[in-house]
Amino acid sequence: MKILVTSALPYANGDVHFGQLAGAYLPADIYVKYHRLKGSDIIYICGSDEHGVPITLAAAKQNVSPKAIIDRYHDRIKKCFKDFGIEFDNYSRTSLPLHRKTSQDFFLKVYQKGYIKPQTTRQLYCPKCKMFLADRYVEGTCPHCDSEGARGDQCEACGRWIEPLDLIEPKCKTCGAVPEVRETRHWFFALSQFQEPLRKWLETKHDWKPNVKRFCEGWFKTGLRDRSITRDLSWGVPVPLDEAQGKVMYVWFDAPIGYISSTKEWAERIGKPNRWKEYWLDSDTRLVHFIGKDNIVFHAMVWPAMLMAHGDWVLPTDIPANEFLNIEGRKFSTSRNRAAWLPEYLEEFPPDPLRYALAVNLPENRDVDFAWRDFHARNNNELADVLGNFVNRVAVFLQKNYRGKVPDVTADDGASYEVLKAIEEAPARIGKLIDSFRIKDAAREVMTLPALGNRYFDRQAPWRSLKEDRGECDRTIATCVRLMSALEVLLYPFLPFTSRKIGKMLGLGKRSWDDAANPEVPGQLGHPEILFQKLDESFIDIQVAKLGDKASADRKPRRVESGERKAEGGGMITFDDFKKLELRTAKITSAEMVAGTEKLVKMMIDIGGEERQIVAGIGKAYKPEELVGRVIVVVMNLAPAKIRGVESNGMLLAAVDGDNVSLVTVDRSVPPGSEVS
Ligand code: B3M
Ligand code: ZN
Repeated sequence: MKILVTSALPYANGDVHFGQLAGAYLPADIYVKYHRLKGSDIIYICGSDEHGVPITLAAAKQNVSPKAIIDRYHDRIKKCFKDFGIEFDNYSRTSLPLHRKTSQDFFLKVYQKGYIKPQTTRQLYCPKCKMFLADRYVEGTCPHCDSEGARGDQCEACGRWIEPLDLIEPKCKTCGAVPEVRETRHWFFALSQFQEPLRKWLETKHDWKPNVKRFCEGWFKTGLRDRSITRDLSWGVPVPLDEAQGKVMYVWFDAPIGYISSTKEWAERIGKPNRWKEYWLDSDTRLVHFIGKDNIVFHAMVWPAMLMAHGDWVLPTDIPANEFLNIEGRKFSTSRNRAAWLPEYLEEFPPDPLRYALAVNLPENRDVDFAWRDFHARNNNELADVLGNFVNRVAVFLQKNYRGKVPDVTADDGASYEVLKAIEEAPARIGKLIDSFRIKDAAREVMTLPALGNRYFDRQAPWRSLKEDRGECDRTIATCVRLMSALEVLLYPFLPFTSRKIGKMLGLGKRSWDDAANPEVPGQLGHPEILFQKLDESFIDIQVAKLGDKASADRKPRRVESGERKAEGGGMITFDDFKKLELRTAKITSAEMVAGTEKLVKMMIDIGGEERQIVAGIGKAYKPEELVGRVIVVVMNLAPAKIRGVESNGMLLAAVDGDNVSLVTVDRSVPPGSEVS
């Protein structure tokens, strides 16, 4: 069996951010690295998406050509993935002639089979810009969910596909003018004819993630309509028909074909130009597309329909789409620079702590939050204190007391039984999780091993047995090195750089995933190396301050689904954790809007004699004058933060249901400063 893995082709109009990593790249890379260690016949294909309105808009904004944009970002994106340890077999780009030809051939074949037909259609046209407003050139209110700022191709809020003509109150994105409706001719892909085949095909996908299946079922209910796949633009793959002069393909028609052209490029590069066919033609190939949820409709409906229409190539086997990653409690927004960028991160820090923090908190089943405080804790308390500590204490102990020579004993005594059994079972168990795309659980599972190692080391106290029972000490240390050896392999998909450092100490050479069940132990261990640097507490504020738009008090209201638990993974907190929060009643003594904002209210509060200033994003729900005199509940011991330059010293509590915000108050009179518990 062959496995062909792809990650969504990122638009070459900006840098890579953490949200994209968590959605489509890190989970795919973990999956691929694992399979490479398993010895699977697997290739990992990606490339830059260089056509479409995202590119031309970025070019217009920066007043340069689209080519200048894609050249700049293609290189940056490619380098950044590499530095982060994402190992594609090929990273291509859709501006290549090879891609143009592949897309045109694809188009022609589907056209010849009668699935692409011209239609005269009505389209929005901006009289000021003198152009048809396709896709992201037009914005308005979403006809499905009423959100404002929906683009002409898709609504970010509900994920639904949009026909620009259906937008409510459309406006030209470039100049703000109200567009008029004009006639033009476009070529349509007969998506409606594939509703039944798609439905039947999807019915066979029993093990697909429920979020993906739910999404598709929603689409079937609305019914699939034929889609225009050409555009009146000069940037893109030219439509290969004489009567379609001056038209290019819609970017979502050519982009997925990029998976094929990138595989072709790979085959050429390795000097076996026909090799790509073995993956795309062999019905035994597992084709796996890693994407974020905003791309589900294209990958689970349109692309499979295109492939069915074309007829030659394999259909996707699985589409493990992830939900979104939020940042500091709010949505990522690249346009508002409320995002964390990979190149910026890599300038300062090594890749593995971020790979880890994202992997153990992947948005696999629902949106999750990325918080720098959490990253900090994972780095210090889990990577440094658990994994780093285990490896280091073993290596240092061995160095100091054995001059690095690993005792040659096979420990299968009662004391080490638990550790040896855990090692033996780990590869199969973790592998199974990865194979079923439960990457987050897999990452968490791996990290139980160094924790177990530390417990074992503490319990065995080799520093004591060293003097009292040398045989016992030998067995303990040999078992610990064995665990280290297993960790080198098992950590590799998640933390490749750390795995290599451990590998350097062990010096064992290349091993397979299954070898980790009964791992080799070297005769001599190399010099102990520190695996992780701890981060100072100040790190958190520095990172949070980089967000263009500050978090916490100004955070996006979010509806909590019934039964949903906030702590990812169902993590419970203890009463002691809860006690860390200092909640008090406070009386609002004055309130005013923060100048230049729509939502931020600056308040002075009285907490039983202590005066403080807080800022909260409640200005849409409350007028400042309504707030004065109210007794609210605040978190006293939240680290101070600057929100739009205004200092906030605490956070008020409020119930949120979308825009409906209600302050948490107390229902009997208590003095300000009373403890809330
Ligand atoms: N470039 C959209 C995105 O980056 C698009 C993916 C193409 S995958 C074929 O979200
Ligand atoms: Zn305009």
